[in-house]
Amino acid sequence: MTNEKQHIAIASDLAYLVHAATLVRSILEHNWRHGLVFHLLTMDKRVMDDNRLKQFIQETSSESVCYEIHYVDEMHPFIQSVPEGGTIKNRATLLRLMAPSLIDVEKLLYLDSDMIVLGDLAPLFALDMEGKVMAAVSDLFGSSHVIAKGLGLQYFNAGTLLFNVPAWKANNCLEKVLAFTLGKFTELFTRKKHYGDQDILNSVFQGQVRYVHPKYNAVNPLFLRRCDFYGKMFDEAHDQPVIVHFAGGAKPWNAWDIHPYAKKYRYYRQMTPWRDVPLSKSKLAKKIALWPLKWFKYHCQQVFCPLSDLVRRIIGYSSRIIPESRVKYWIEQTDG
Ligand SMILES: [Mn+2]
Repeated sequence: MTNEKQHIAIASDLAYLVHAATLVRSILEHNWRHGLVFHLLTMDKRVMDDNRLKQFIQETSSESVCYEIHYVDEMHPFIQSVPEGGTIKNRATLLRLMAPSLIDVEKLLYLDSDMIVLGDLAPLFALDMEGKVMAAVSDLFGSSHVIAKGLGLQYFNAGTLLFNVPAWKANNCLEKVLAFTLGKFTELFTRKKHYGDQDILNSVFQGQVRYVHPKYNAVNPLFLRRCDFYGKMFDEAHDQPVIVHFAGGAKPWNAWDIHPYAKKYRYYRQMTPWRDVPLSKSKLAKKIALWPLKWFKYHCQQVFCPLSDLVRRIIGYSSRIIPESRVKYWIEQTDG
């Protein structure tokens, strides 16, 4: 066991506790050798009285694993500073911006609750922050990089954020975020197809982010649109992801979801007091999953991608589907 404790922050309301607990279960499975402190951030008072959560904490606490619940009132000046509605559908996501101000440690790893961890987090915690305020994974997938272009940003996904807490404080980062939400953000906020607080982070912290390997935030397109990504780093993130992020509409708690790691999610969910809660079979879930089509597409890709890779190699075709200019930010890696 390492001496240094690993501090992990997860934000959740009552409805998302099942996913947060599933995530914690998956972390414990692969990181039990380390001392772990889970910080549960919430604006939902019901979380603190939830019996399942109490049971979960009791079952999983030990000499090396402990929990702290941080309740943030809706009336907090920062929460109040962000306009209601619009691209921020769930205001609990704002808690990630507050985490490094609430939790006084050296390094704090914030994780979205729609994730599972399948490997050792120690190399990520051991990362040299090089004075940067946070570490994150570049988001080059789907529409977000197009949005980023419009903003002139090197966009990152805010699902995995390793905060350098002393640097965060020294640079008055929460104040900077607050100044932004009270000013320029309103204009940004009203545009379509923006990602709420992720846009805040991207706008305020450009140049202060250390980019890390995509295996630490392996998002849905890596698995469901396999052929769009070509290259060693994408292969590594696809074959051995450390943090799987079910980002986007397809979620593993929808009964019809065909994400290759949906089974893993369900496996860890079975290890929580929420095991009796059935998976979602709502019409919406079905619509989002569109499973026959996606299943077919997914399995076609499994055959087609290695084939197209092979053809590329044979004919010496080296241009990548994602242009080199966008790939360069992936080059910085955490552990070789
Ligand atoms: Mn997410």
